[in-house]
Amino acid sequence: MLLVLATAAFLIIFGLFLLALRRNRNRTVSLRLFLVWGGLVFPLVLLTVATVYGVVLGERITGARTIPAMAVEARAERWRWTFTHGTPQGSIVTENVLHVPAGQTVEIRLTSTDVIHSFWVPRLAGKIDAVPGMRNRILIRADQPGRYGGVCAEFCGNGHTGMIFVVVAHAAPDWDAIARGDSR
Ligand SMILES: [Cu+2]
Repeated sequence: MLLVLATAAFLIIFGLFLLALRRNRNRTVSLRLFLVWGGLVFPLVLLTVATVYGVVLGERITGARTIPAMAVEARAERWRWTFTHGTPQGSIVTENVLHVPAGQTVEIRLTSTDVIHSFWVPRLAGKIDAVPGMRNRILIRADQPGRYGGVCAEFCGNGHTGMIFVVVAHAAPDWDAIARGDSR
């Protein structure tokens, strides 16, 4: 989209440039008109289109309007992940294993206790930093039951390469058992 808009802007400006070269030099253009159309209307229209497009696309990518089925608190520290799953029966806390129901959107709320880490499950979503004192949010969704590898994607010290975790997506019956606390 940016390429399309930039190309359009380039063609219009280059067109005006060519026009200026061919034009009768004795004729003058109103400076006021030039400023209003060239300096206000033209960039305003272009930037409005780009902004609206960016906001709409951003909301779709981040799922800002999606209501997640459940939320998990993810705490990163050197060099492990602690996941606190909120279920109707209470919290389930695990280390380096994130349990989710397959086919449902899960909100991950990230924070860190020491340095900046980054939560990344390449097959499920983009990556997002876990920052001390801040809470970042990402939505993930595994359409099929299975295991999905995750890593810390921000160098955080000697143990960084070992700071891996796995997302286990459970089919509905298994998930119900886990949420009831029957098995981990
Ligand atoms: Cu890390």
